[in-house]
Amino acid sequence: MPKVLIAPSTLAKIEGPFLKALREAGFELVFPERAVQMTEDELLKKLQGISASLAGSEPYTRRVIEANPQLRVIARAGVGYDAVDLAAATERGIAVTICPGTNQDAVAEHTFTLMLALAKGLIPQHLATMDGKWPRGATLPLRGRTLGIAGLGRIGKAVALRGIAFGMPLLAYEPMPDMAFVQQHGIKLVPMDQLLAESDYLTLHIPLTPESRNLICTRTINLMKPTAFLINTARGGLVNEPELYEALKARKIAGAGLDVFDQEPPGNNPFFTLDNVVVTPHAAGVDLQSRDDMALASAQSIVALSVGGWPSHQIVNPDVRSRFKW
Ligand code: 8YV
Repeated sequence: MPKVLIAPSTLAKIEGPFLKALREAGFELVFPERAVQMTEDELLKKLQGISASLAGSEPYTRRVIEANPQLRVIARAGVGYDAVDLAAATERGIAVTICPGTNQDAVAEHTFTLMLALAKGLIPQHLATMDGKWPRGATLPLRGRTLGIAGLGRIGKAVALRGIAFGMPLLAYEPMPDMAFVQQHGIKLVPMDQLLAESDYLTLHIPLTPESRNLICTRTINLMKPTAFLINTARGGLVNEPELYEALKARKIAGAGLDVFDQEPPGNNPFFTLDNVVVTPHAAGVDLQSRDDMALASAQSIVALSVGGWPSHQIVNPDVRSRFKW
């Protein structure tokens, strides 16, 4: 019986339609020993004998891939695939799939959670009030403040729609814009440097690539308003963390909402000593609805590939098609 690894810690011990779909297709299901993100070494071993991985954020490096020639499919239960060495997977004839359309609303809601927490001083107010203090004072509005969206794909668009509801003027940086959406919602497209300079709340929704790594660094932070907030629910590698840390410490910008880190789990990250950050554990994409939708869509891509189908809207390495064999 072919085996599928259910890798994401968020899916440990969850019964859902995704498991039913895989069982009905005749797969044996394998789970990690512990409900935490696997390291490269743990993943390399855990994949032995596995035909398809329903993958979380664990690292599918060349070493992991080459040590597992039986692997046919890496099905990301998410939309970002920077944790997969796509060239190595393609060389080895492994199909890599994602789940477009499943988590943009969850990420957008979380983006506003972080934005509102920063604007309203939620964490310090909560802590002080619980501590018997009564720290009343004016907080910051969202309405009328410029929302800058770096990346106007599915997630950026879901953020834009919520920004409109909050009465925020919208700026966006997007190299391949959906012009119908841009025009319908009165979004002003601007170059990246202008986005940095004019945003009151700057939110990142672009993939991590060699070009986008360290997009937020001393140079770009220096373009931002000292009153601006940065929100990152995309990938930690978009930010040069030591440079952002120094900028936040020196109050070069007002604060940051960070859901993602260059190293995850981040251990003792210096950000955790700052009072102008709000942090969450790479939680933006996963709510009860999106978790089930992502899991089911990735399970369906595995099932489809196992019976000779080709779910092209989910495949991110179409070049593998001529070499793909289940
Ligand atoms: C996922 C994400 O929840 O979509 C992505 O790429 O980062 C998240 O939404 C995460 O990868 C866990 O599967």
